[in-house]
Amino acid sequence: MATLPDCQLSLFSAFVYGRHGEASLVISAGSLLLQNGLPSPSKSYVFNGDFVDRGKQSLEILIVLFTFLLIYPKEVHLNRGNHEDHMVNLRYGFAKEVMQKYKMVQNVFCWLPLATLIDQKVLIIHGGISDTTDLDMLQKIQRNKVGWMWDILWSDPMPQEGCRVNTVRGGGCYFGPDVTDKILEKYNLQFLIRSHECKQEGYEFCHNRKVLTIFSASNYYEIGSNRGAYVKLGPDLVPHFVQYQASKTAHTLTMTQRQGFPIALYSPSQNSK
Ligand SMILES: [Mn+2]
Repeated sequence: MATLPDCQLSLFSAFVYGRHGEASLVISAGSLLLQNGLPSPSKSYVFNGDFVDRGKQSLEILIVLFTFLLIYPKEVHLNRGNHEDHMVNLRYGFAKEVMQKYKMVQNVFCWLPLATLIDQKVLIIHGGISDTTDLDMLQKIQRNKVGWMWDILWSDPMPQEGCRVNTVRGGGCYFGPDVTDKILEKYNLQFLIRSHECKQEGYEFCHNRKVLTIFSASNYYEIGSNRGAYVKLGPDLVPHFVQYQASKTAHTLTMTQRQGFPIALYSPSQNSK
């Protein structure tokens, strides 16, 4: 149960707008907060449940509300309603809406860039390269039409020379230091950054420091299995690493402190809508 300090409180509930999960509510939630004043220590908001179902834009509403909750964890409160429930969502449409919108997400995935180039010198790709990788083609293709880009998304570096089929992954290839050298030279690049593989220290160089693997999820296999890291590149393009390891206690404490979630008191009501 959330206990609010003595402050100006604005309370919203879905029924104010008629059908919950409607497009107008997405705009309403945002613009009302703007009109009424953004949350602050002296202005709290309680959204009193039934954020989803019935309308067609429940997911968008939820995203808006969650965003406000993340930005103003102390001033915005979301009480659970009877529609924040799996069985109710199956019956009243939210579950179906999420599945339909997944198709939209799939399209968004297809439009994401396959590579990022920093200062024309550092190439960032998810998996790796192959002996047929062509950056000029990558620049020209219509992203949503290419389907799988196996080499870029799936490949891993190997210590041996050459380019072999990546049998472990079932996609992409293993590429050797010669393949890396060739592409760096061809496009006048300094080095290549990729991810895709868990590394003990969160990062690892290979191919004579021309390929850098960055893996940011600590404890990937189990608690203590590996550190996570991210890399910072300044104008000199010299990589600086930040390593970390999330611990379960620290994670719980941080989340609780950061979110300030009210304790959920669940008591089913007979005369709910
Ligand atoms: Mn991957």
